[in-house]
Amino acid sequence: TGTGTGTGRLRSLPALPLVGSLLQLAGHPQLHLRLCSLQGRYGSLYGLWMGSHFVVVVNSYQHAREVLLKKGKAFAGRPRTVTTDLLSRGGKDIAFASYSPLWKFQRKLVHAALSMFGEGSVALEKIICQEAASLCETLSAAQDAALDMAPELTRAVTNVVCSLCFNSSYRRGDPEFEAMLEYSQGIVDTVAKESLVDIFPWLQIFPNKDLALLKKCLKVRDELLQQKFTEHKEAFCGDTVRDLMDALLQVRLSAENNSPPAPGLELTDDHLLMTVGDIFGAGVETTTTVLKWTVLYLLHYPEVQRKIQEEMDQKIGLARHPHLSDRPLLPYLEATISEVLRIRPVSPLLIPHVSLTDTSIGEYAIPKGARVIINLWSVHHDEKEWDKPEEFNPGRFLDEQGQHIHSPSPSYLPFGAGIRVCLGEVLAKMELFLFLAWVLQRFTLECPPDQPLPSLEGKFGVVLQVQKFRVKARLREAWRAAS
Ligand code: HEM
Ligand code: PLO
Repeated sequence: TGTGTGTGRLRSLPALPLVGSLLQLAGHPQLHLRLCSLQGRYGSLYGLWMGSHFVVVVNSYQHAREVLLKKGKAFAGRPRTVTTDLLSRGGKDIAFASYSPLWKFQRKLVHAALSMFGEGSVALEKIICQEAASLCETLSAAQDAALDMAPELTRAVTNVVCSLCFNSSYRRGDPEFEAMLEYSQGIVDTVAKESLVDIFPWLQIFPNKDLALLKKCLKVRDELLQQKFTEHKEAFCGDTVRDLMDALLQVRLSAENNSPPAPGLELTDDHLLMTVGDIFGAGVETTTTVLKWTVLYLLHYPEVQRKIQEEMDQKIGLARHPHLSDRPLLPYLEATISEVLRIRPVSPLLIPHVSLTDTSIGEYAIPKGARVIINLWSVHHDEKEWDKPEEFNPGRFLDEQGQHIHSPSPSYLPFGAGIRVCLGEVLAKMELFLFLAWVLQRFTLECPPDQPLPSLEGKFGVVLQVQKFRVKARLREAWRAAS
């Protein structure tokens, strides 16, 4: 059998099909679509070179599940890039930090703190409902005008995350909130761009004006975060934990009291700051984006909106507000949210993963250090798994009686999976359900009469953004009559 003699037959794995010229990618701003269509020529798993980096692109759920779940640990790394290093102070956050014992500890702390404050907490439900009520008031005041809902949705979502992280919130027109809207847009427009398009060393392709904009926006964000952090540190006494920031301070303190951390294993102020920055940034940008996509799809598919409202009228009525415990009563609304997350995944290429050892995907060898891009767009639009994938059809997530929601295909991973799975899934789903239920109980959302239906085409970036559009929020007759 050759063992030990050095003559044993090495199992050699086939080489990946390689995309020939990367110039094929240049000039394609919708990278997820381009990487999806390259499957036609190269198959669902292929490799390419971006500058000096070897990149593997995964387009099928089988391989995606292998990378994220079966071999999750081998693929738990993240690439270091110029922009994400600026955003996270050299990977001191969760999302853009590579795998390490410290990262694991940090992620566990945040998970614990989120379950303490968020998930399942009555306080959080109350906060979301308060914000939903205030959103409805704003919509009422704008009666029948063609309104850009984006800033209103953003403020509602921001206030939820702000309460959760800092125990504070913003009023309409607050200058600090306006500043936040602006810097956040600047970051979303620039960050992580080069990790996917550095076909040539990034300096040559990454526009310097983008880097300047990112730095300017980060300065504003960092000042804001620092101010909240200082306030919390000064007020912190270790007994009362008011929010996530306090919770992180407390766990750090008690961990240090038990045993002083080994060198290199300590959570510095920068780590806590960047972690809260992640939760805040992810908390705002993702949920707001999904709400905008949902509103846009309801304009395109008024029959879906009607069905949600009929279900609500039957199960909840108009005499009371929707609660979180109503979720099982409203499967059609839940299915609509699931369908939005399928058809327009917030994070169409996830965050790039990196292999930490020599490993494999399917029958192909993958060297240590390879970047792996999971193309969630391809996974969610696979014709073998989804009937007419571009059709918006919440019904596909319901059982035959229309009473229960289920996932009709394993080709569905809106929050990723495995050790890098999203930390905010529960929180996001609570918010999406409550905000939509509150708004649709009272209003019918319509396209302003003199305008064409807004485009369903997304704008690729660190999140798949919606193009600006206007909506008419009409108070429902039934609601008017009931109140
Ligand atoms: C990571 C989706 C909301 C915090 C991710 C990833 C996806 C995702 C696809 C990347 C997984 C990977 O790279 O393998 C979503 C969607 C959301 C949402 C669809 C809304 C509907 C949130 C919220 C928070 C959050 C509200 C904050 C509380 C995070 C963090 C990570 C992450 C911290 C990084 C995890 C890591 O790298 O270990 N999310 N997310 N997300 N998400 Fe979310
Ligand atoms: C959004 C802009 C903020 O100013 C900073 C920020 C932090 C965390 C990022 C988030 C941004 C975009 C969405 C990300 C999130 C971490 C996980 C999440 C990338 C850049 C997703 C969808 O993967």
